[in-house]
Amino acid sequence: MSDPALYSVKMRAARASAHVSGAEKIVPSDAVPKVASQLVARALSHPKGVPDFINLKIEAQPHDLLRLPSLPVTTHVTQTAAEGRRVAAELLESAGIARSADIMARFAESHPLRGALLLDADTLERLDPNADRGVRATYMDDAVSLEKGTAHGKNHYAEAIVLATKVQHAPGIVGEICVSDDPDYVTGYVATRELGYRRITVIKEKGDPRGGRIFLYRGPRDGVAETIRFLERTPVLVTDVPVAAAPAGANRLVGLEDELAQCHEAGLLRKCHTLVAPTGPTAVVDGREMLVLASNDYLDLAREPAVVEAAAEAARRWGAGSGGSRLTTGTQPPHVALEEALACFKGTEAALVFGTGYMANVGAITALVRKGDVVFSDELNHASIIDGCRLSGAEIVVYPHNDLDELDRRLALHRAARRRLAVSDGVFSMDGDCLDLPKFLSIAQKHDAFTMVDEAHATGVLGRTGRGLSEHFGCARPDILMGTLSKALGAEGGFVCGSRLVVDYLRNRARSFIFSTAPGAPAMAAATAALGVLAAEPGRVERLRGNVKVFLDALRAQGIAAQSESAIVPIRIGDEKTALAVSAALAEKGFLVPAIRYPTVARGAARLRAAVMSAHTHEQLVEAAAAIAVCLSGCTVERTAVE
Ligand code: WAQ
Ligand code: MG
Repeated sequence: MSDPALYSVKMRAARASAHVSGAEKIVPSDAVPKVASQLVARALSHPKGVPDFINLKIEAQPHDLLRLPSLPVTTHVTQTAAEGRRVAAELLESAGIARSADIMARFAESHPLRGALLLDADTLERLDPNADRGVRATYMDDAVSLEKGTAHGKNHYAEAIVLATKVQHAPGIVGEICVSDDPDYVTGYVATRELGYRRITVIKEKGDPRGGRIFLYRGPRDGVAETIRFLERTPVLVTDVPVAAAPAGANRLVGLEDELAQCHEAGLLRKCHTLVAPTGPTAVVDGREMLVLASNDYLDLAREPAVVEAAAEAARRWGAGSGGSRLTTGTQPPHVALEEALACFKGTEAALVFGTGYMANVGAITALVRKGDVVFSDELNHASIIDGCRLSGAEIVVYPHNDLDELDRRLALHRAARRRLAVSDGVFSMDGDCLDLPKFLSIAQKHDAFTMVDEAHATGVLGRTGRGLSEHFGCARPDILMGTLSKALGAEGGFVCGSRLVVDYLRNRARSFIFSTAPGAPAMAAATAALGVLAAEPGRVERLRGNVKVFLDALRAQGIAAQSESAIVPIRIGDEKTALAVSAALAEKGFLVPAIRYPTVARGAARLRAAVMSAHTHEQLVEAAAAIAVCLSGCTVERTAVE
């Protein structure tokens, strides 16, 4: 059988005619659809922004195309841009290219080009004919991706080696110097056939967007056209491109960069968006006004004047930070007052405040169980519960989501354990469904197990007055009731409520409590004030519940199957990149609805996660549902085409 036909697949994306993303691959015909869709997905999820133009070019290539072995890579570790340029100059000079300083001065001319500057290595005369464009080396790939049939993520390192290898095999080319135009990427290189690829770890200042490429030519003028034809037309596969493993003495951080490139490829790269506003139903994000369906400030208490004033007053009276851990000098009256208010609100004997909800879960679980004990954990429990279980050293039994009959069976199987703790989210943070607390408590009681329930997303949301699951179901409380100050209470921190015994024990054993500076008085006072507002205005909870219903009804009217028992409304999508693309399309329309991906949820279980607030208007929620439907249908079509 003859080899399959080869194709080059080239993608270029732009936004308002500025370059966003570009990549090329050479792959066998059967990999073309997959690679094409990967490159398009890459363009659509590029950190530089959503493109308004994507060009995809697919061309047949000869299958006896030129295979070149990679230039060998050597890394020069430099600390500063000046040192990097000095190394570059020495390398060029050692390769017989004398005027290195004059060459580097030409980066100003190279920077605006999409391609490289082609200079005579001796006279430095510019030889490339198209002054606005420069020469682009193209039709080249790493031979590995031909075998794997996938587009690896943007990997500066491998892509640069492929390019440099092709360029150094062009007739008449005697050297190249390259500086990235990515402001955060400070590594560059010098390449020649003899020196190989000489990586220079720091060659420009961080934050400097100026980069470029300069190809150096030595030979007759009438050979230039042939050199350019080779660079721009001749397809090349580069073999043995070194990947993740950094050469000896190399920048050890190259492995991190490769991992991030893989994240990007898989649609899993994370970044922070700055919201220019107090958290609330709307915000200015990346310069535009957005409807926010993403805040955990469910009851709009974070910007409530009484809450803000309490924090400000506490800062003036008690200082910005506490100055010590709770057990040394960090406990101030606002800490004590808040713990009393929390115990009263949750109907327990006592409460203990932690710096964050994550710390409350990790601290409580690691204190309660250890080696020789067994902890039973719902498979969809929050990461902080999972981490607490892992750190505890106890045996971990994960039971299927909300399958309490299975919990019952597993508890029966572990009768011999010293201590048994059953732990569950009250409201599951990515699914919005809730635990059947009465059943959970009765099963645990039957087996004599401790119970712990995380009410991070239940506090302020479930029950007529927002006290959580016990109020919602009209049932007893678990032994340990965990919650946060940072969601419906609009402040910051985590807490655990329980009997006096449990709280005394945790105060002495929870390492995240003991070995952390106490949260500052402003957050404590804000949370106490928020509890006061909540008690005075239970209508907020009712309004939130009404809004969730309006939103669910509006989604269902659009044909979207949505369910929730809380303020969290997941809209299931599956594929990570599709979820990102839908979220990006919504952002374009002014709706902030984040895509939730692995590792927050399982791979292939990506979704939009909308969070409803009491402060949303019905109109806003209905509009958002309509926008979600539009963006979802646009992207679902693409998804079926991809699969
Ligand atoms: N042909 C010619 N010139 C090009 C091409 C091309 N195919 N692609 C980019 N350029 C020019 C263009 O002017 C850019 O502004 C400049 O090169 C830099 O491109 O860790 O990321 O894509 O060992 O920013 C080198 C170090 C990274 C890698 C290079 O270049 C490592 C890089 P960038
Ligand atoms: Mg670039």
